[in-house]
Amino acid sequence: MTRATIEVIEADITTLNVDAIVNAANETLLGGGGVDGAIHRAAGPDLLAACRALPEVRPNVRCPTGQARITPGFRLPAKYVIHTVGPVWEGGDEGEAELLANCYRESLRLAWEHDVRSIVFPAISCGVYGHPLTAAVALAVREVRGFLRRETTPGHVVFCCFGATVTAAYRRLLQN
Ligand code: AR6
Repeated sequence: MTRATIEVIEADITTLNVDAIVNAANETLLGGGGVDGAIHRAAGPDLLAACRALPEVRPNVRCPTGQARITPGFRLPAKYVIHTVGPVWEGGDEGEAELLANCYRESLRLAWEHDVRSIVFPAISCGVYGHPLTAAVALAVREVRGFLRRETTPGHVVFCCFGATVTAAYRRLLQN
């Protein structure tokens, strides 16, 4: 029987040939800096058009924090982009941990719903949104492990890291 697997790699997420990459977006879904900017640049203008076409749940909010939306990958090697919005770190008492956990759960749920079996996550909220790295990494690993344990269909989940510090934080927890 094929088992679910988790891997850590240091790479530019836009180069990866997988079923889906996850974008650490903002609530507008209309692009930004960091990994969001890199994904939009690599996917081309059709990605922005697809995001713009998603319904607004409030003025200028297409994806509330902790939720996820899916679009094609367009010029990316990945078939899909799953856009999720991590919380801005405000000290830890504003529900940040639960919101970040929801990003992982909702992205995985949406992925499995679309028969995605290989999915790559960046370190959501660990850039400009300022979430402490060690806590975010522990939470990401816990949520992914929990999901894969509950699911009967196996899959491959990759944590894609930018830089040695982030990579080391994941490797320490996953021993790979
Ligand atoms: N591949 C993999 N990881 C990357 C890449 C890449 N090409 N580029 C950056 N990272 P961030 P956030 C890493 O700031 O904290 C945007 O403007 C980066 O080193 O991209 O969730 C959105 O529009 C860090 O470890 O996302 C939002 O406004 C991680 O990805 C806001 O930033 C996440 O950093 C979201 O902030």
